[in-house]
Amino acid sequence: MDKYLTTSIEKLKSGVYGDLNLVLGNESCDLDSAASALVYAAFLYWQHNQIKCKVCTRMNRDESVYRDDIFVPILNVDREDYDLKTEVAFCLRQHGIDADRLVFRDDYDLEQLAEKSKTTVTLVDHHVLAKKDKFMTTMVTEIIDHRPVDKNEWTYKDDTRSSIELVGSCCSLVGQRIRTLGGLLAKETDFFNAFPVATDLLHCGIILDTVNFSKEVNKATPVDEEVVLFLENLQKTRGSNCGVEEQRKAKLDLLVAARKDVSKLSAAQLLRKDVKIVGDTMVPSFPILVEEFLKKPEAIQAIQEALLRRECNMALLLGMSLTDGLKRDGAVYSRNQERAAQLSKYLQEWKTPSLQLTLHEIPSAKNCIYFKQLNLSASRKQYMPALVNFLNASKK
Ligand SMILES: [Mn+2]
Repeated sequence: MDKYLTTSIEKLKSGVYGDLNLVLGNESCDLDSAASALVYAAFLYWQHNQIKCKVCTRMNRDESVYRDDIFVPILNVDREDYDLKTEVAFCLRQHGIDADRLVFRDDYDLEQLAEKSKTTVTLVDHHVLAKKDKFMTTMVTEIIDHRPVDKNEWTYKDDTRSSIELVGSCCSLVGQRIRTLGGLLAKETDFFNAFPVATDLLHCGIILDTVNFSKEVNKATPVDEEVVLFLENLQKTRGSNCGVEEQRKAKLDLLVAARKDVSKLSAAQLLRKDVKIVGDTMVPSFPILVEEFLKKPEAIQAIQEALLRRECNMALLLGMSLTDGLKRDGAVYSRNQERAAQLSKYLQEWKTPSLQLTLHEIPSAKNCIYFKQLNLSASRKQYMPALVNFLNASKK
């Protein structure tokens, strides 16, 4: 993995390459997204090298001017914000991947790079491009995602290959796809044997996103289960055979602890830690309860500044905590209090699924509409269709 990342980045920097193939994770840049992007880009590189006809390239082109295609995973976050992704930085560091081996969203002017050479984009863990990424629409050749399909802004080419399935983790879909494609060229395990780090990165992504197949969280599907067993089988044949259950649990504990470790982050940083933007609404999600976030003295001011910075008018804050059992809560904030109340009412009445929200007052944040969420299996993914519908309805 290290050699692949190093040489890809060197080529990207030098500008000497053929086609540019980007694999773009989503803006939250959580572990699922980062691992999916890194592993799938590495796979595309591996696949390219399996297919490439070495004899033809030697015969037809002079090696000194031969420009090989490159496959670059993009972590969809600015470099300065990488520290906010505490579990990603932790996990990648554990696998020997430091920030200097990674390409972040603001490292290059991607639009300019795309003008210079033929460019393809694979989207992993999302399929609606952010405003600033819209220029990539016609370059998208493949989508791998585990969100409910949103066709509102689906303007991709007809032959865009899409694997969209509601499973627990995008890493599972990436694993599945690599097995299928890899199996066509060689043995389905060959890529993973060539990139052992990829095996564990996907495993980490799946364990964290399904909360180790927790029944309570209810995210895992048979696909997640099947891919995890496949990955564990690979690890087993490499010798680490002691207690699979204990290993899964220990891995989850480490990753959750790393993700939760926001002790060093301010309210402003927390708002930047894991945020999605839909229309004029920002949807940050916290590894602590919103209730706790709102207790921070500068919380409301930080929300106002974040809204301004992102040219948004409304914030939907979502929180979750795993300390003594899973809890979830949320809040809506806008200077336009009437609109905030409308969104909150809309969410309370939302039925697919019902979020089971109960309103409470937080004394330190009276201008926020705060609620506890009793449907514990609903995460931001389930809020998104509700929010999109609300925004579309209020446009009319
Ligand atoms: Mn995901």
